[in-house]
Amino acid sequence: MTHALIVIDVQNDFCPGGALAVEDGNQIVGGINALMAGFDSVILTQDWHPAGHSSFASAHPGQAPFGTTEMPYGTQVLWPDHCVQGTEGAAFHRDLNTTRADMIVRKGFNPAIDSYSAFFENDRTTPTGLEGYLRTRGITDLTLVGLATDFCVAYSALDAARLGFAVSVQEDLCRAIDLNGSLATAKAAMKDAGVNLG
Ligand code: VGL
Ligand code: ZN
Repeated sequence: MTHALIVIDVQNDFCPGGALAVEDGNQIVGGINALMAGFDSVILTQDWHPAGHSSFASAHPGQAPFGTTEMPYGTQVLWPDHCVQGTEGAAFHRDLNTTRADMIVRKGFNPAIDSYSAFFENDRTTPTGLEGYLRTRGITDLTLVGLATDFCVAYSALDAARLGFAVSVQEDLCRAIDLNGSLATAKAAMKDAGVNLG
């Protein structure tokens, strides 16, 4: 058994004061750093959008943040501009231990497709390459923490379970956006998929 910790999107824009702030998003950083020592590998993900990304409400005239639009791959929530490549908002929280990371996976760089999951873009088929990285390193078990529980953490956990990894989400080291009941929906889906919610 080889166990990796996957730290999802602990970036300034998802912390208080950021463009898409998750309540108390900064409060998980110390606990995540402390958790790292117990794992064979630590992997970070970084939401990394080009300016004008299609998931931004600002790219859709007449649309407001937190509404939805139909994309060729399905319904997409429209977000405030966030995690624009190279900006301070896209940087990791300054207190996150990035030194321990073996791998940093950037996602959401395709202008036409959002990517909540660390494994696949929102079309559910375009891979990020993380699956191959984990398999070639013999990693079998994953623990996920980070932001946001009901979007990028949940989508990553569901894809990982579908791919056959043993998956745990450590909920006390995650924080949620909780848009229209999305947290309850995400938790139910993770339970159904066999994700260990601790
Ligand atoms: C996320 C919305 C848009 C996340 C990323 O990290 O959960 N949510 N982009
Ligand atoms: Zn994003």
